[in-house]
Amino acid sequence: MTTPKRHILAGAFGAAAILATALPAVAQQRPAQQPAAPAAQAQPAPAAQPQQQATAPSGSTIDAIRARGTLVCGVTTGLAGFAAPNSQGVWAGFDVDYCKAVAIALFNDANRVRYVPTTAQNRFTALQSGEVDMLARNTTWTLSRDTSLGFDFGGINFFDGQGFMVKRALNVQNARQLDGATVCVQPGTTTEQNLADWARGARIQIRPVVIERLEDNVAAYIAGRCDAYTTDVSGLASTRAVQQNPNDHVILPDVISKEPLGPLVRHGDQRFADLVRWVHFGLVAAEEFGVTSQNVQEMAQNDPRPEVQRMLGRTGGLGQMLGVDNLWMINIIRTLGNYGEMFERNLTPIGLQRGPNALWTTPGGLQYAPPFR
Ligand SMILES: N[C@@H](CCC(=O)N[C@@H](CS)C(=O)NCC(=O)O)C(=O)O
Repeated sequence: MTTPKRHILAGAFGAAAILATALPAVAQQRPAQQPAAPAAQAQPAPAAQPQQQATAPSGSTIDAIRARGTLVCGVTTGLAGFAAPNSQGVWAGFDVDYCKAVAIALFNDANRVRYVPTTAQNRFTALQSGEVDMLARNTTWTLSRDTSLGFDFGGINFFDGQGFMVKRALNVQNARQLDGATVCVQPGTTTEQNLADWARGARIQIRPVVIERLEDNVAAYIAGRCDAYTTDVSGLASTRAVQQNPNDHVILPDVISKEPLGPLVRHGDQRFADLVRWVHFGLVAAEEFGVTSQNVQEMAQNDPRPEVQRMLGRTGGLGQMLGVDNLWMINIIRTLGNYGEMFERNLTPIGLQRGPNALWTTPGGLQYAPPFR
């Protein structure tokens, strides 16, 4: 395999020890508990450049979804833990659960979703053109995406940051030691831009190897065409977890950017944007209130807290204000659980810890929902 041109010095600390401070925290020694399906079983549409402005199909997205009977949700081509077909070919993961949650709010049926695999490059065109109703696809909220690309983000469902993965055998301890290295990266991402910004700021030379498809990127990294692979730390953890020997790969401690990930919709339909946003807040609030898939019915009957009663649709008519059934949150939680349950089911198995994605009531936690009133 190619090695970085310049001399690689061993760091003072082991990567695993330093990694505890990375954002989000990744349990390095923890093997994947549940091997995920291989990436990219479905063929994505050919890459296209996003338009500068979204040409939103006119009319209410909620009405269109209801008339169609299915939510069309743009996901990745396959990223274990977030969105990937399982051994039965059924899409599963944290982002998939967000698609399901919106479908439950609209239809009380988690199966009323059609999943459209998108690459980093063609995801925005898919949303702008109306091919999908929403994206639930590890997409970073940035100013230009929020404005000139014409999208609305429904909150931050995963606080992330960009990192690097290298083969352990390379004995690289930190990202600065990648001076002169080749780095595999996907186009159409914040990742590609951050890599250039970071290298310039750090005054080091990086040779990007830009490959569109995720599976081809990973294959190039594994084959040694790149010394390192860079993406969101969550994506690195996911990719690492499905390798034959996850321990042969190290996620470096450096986090070079903020990557606030969340679901997004087109500009021009605030009602649908509100729904997606409050589905996310509902999941977070449910965790804060201790409402789980196991106790939701019982809490709806007996919990004395007025806000819990409002969230669960017993009083206040909040669901109706969003254009859905007042029992929307009961239906979502009983099927999918709260934010914490979704995290544990999908992301704990790929070695991700809560870190900044813990509730705001926990030290270091940032997940916070506005009031249900
Ligand atoms: N968060 C970054 C990167 C998102 C991204 O697309 N990451 C890649 C690498 S983890 C990915 O998900 N690829 C999946 C695919 O192309 O199917 C962004 O929004 O630009």
